[in-house]
Amino acid sequence: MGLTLTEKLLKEHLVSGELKAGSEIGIKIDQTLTQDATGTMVYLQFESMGIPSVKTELSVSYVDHNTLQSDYRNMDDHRFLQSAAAKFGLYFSRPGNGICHQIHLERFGIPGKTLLGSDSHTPTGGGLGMISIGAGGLDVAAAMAGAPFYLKTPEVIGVKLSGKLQPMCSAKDIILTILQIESVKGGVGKVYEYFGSGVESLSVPERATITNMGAELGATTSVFPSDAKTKDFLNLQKRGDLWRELSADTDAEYSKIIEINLDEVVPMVAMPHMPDNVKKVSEIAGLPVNQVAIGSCTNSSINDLGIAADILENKTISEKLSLGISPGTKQVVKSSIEAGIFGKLISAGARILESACGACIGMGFSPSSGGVTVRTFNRNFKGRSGTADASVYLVSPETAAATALTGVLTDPRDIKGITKKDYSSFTEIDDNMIIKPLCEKDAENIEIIRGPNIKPCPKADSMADKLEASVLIKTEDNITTDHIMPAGSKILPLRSNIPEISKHVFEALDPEFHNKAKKAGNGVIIGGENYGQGSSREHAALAPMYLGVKAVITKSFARIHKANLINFGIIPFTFSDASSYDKISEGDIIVIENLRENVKNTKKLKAVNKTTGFEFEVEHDMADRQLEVILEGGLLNFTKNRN
Ligand code: MIC
Ligand code: SF4
Repeated sequence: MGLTLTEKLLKEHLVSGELKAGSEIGIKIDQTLTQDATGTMVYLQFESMGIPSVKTELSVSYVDHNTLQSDYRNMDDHRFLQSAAAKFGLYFSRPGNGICHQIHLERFGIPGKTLLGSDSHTPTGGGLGMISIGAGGLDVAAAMAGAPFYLKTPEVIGVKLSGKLQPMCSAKDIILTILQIESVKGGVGKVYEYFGSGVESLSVPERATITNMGAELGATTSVFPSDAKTKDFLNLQKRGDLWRELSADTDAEYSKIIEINLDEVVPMVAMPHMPDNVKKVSEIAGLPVNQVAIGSCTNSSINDLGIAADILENKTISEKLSLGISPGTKQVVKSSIEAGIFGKLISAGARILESACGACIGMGFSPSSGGVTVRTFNRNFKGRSGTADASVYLVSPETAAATALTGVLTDPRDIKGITKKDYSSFTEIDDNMIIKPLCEKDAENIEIIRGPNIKPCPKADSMADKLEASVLIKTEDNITTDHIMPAGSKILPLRSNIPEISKHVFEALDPEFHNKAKKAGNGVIIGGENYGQGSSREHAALAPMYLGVKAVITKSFARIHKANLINFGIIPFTFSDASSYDKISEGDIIVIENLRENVKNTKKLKAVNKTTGFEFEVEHDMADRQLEVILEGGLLNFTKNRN
């Protein structure tokens, strides 16, 4: 039996375990990336490991999230990150250079390599034929220290593409179609591997739009073959020598195959407040809109901006709305100026925002109260835009531009006379905002600069013998890390200060959560299906740990968040019988006797709701290594105890 591309690449990097779906493997990590909102913790953790410099082939520290700088805290973080990069041998991408995933694709990604990033959209690199995985910051710090990355061997789903996209239909519509089929939890424990004749018509940035939003499926990652189109892209980036042909064997076996005929893909839209709440644009066309945003790590390549500019050329956007553009990288800005794209957009009335995450994470350009905003981004969780009661619709650049023109959600196929042009020949190479690593001797003399808002990373105690804790909150299905640890312009500057940021845990669901947790001392969280989906932010585990949360009991977990809970000593249990969920309420006291012994020796444990007397069973599926980590109170203690 032949191998899938995923299996080939995992095999090439296998350090421990066996490639058998569901069993834990360790893989060698060639490259890492961090961004500033997760990065400060990563470098504090790396520093505490006492290793002088990174052991990967390449590690890059990007600044792209916290660039609003409404006071000293963001820039203090940037200075910390720049000095830490110099000290520990990393490349440093300065603020203004653009969004980590897009820059990494353009300047650093290499087919066949592994990339681990402290951002959930790291799978963008799968567009180049990489095994590119998002993880919590502590896992990335460990990878920089030379440790393998551990994961459950994923199931490989084949996505067979045939045909060719029709005019005004785009890569975004392909991934929205897949989200409609698979849902936001359909991809947990899986890799989506693309193959078939339809692949060759898609450029690397189009493939990257698809692999980027594979994160919204909950997938471990997504991957495309490395072929002639990959070579073209690398040649344009003047990195053609790094190309390597990669594909699955012709007799590779996938655990399931999803077939998509690109000829049949039509403009799609994800409606509030989940990326899998997908419909055809034509089904809700005419919806009044008061804001449009084009950009983010999903859709901000030169061709994404190019088609938007061509739709808007010699016209003015509707007076009913405001249009914001956040180009993916500085290279895209320069190339777009060169290609005349920027001129067309500005003439039409677009507001040019910074090359950064910006509006995607509620860092500026928030919609009006009750506003309807149409965005080319990847997440539309409630409140993420910075406006609690806004409605966010996710679409392609074509649909966004057509909507900007008319003021109502518009199927771009209704705008006649536009032919999509390929602007990629305008690619401008410019690395002057990337600072290279220093030689070892110079690095030794670097002092890490710490502002007053940068506080040490707290550690958990080792696991207690008994759990007796009160239920602090009971949540529904599909709770995101944005619910657990919100982002936005007010809270993001606190990412380096866990005591402060912990005051905002679950803020939108229960503004009293922090006080309740403090009062209870020991806490448990009860969740539904797919608890912790979305971003990789380890703060969604770290801050609850700081507030005394000892266990989270759910119907099921999202992959990265579950790993983060273990890394910070919080036990991720699931209900053996999902109906037990109904018999637990906020404020109940949950007891598990002989916790340490039982967690170590059995996968199923007896729990009691002391308040009602209801007995139920919880279980865990932690691998032996994870058990050791959790018993010692998390990965920081585990690593320290072994040094
Ligand atoms: C996101 O898109 O939610 C973020 C902000 O990029 C996060 C990382 C973070 O919270 O810092 C992610 O995707 O992992
Ligand atoms: Fe930045 Fe948004 Fe991409 Fe996250 S999803 S990395 S916030 S652009």
